[in-house]
Amino acid sequence: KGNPDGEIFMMSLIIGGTGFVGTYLAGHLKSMGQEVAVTGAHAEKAAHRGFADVPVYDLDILDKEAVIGLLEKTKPDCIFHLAAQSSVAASWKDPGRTIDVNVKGSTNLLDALRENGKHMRAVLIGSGEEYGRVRPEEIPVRESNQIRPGNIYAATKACQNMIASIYASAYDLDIVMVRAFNHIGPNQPSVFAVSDFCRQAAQIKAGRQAAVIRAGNLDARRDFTDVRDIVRAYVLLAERGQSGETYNVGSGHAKSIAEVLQIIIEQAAGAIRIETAKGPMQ
Ligand code: A2R
Repeated sequence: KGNPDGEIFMMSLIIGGTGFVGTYLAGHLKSMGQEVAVTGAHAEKAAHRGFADVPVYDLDILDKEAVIGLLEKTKPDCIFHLAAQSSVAASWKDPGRTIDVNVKGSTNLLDALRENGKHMRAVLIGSGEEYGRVRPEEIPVRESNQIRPGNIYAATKACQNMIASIYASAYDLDIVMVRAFNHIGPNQPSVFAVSDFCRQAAQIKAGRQAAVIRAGNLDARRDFTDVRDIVRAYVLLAERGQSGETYNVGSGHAKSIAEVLQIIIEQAAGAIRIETAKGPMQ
């Protein structure tokens, strides 16, 4: 399996497609002339997100029979699995739910593929967080690097990756796995650091907040990529990725949070002070 020459899929189903990334992925696939359907846990919330000509299905990934039924109904040739509890902060607050959705949920999808989706290609979205704290001699981060998940979210994505690798080889499933590093862009919820800084800068510019941006650990370094580039990479991997393999997706360059914050402050073009509070970087 694998598509070294690239294969164009005609019908894509984006599970968890009503969120931040799925909205861009659906738009990109549509612009390529593809047929697309998306799912959300609360599909009604998606009505305003530009899905006018895309079918939106309600799906709880924890309901295995519903996952099997949806694959039978929509008959996609490619599935992008984005459904997740996607926040590191929320994973500390509710580890059980994060484990359920991210591990049990993706296992339900794998079981559905095993049942009657062996001809479908699936792209499973994991995270650069799986690598945890990277040592200087381990840069650039390769897929073969040791994984050291440092939070619950990262651990669930590492589990998803391990279980999917096992399913791919044990049941001959056509699965490509991705470890995506941080992505940013318009409409990202402000539970994520960069989006939160932009929100605060906009509030300051509009005179609705004192000229102070509150931030967490400024020394943390992360690899940031525009979400629109991230979704292009996902589609390329759907077309060309080797089945059973894991691929990093990111820019290959880390920036400190301090550097990113400086760029935002320059764009806001005002005197803004930074106030730091200790806490994990989201
Ligand atoms: O809650 P909704 O209606 O917005 O649906 C979200 C969906 N989702 C679920 N779908 C089925 N069963 C569940 N129990 C369930 N819980 C959540 O996953 C939404 O459609 C999607 C998550 O969207 P966001 O939180 O905006 O994530 P984002 O930033 O789009 O990330 C996409 C993927 C995730 O796997 C992240 O962990 C990774 O990229 O970075």
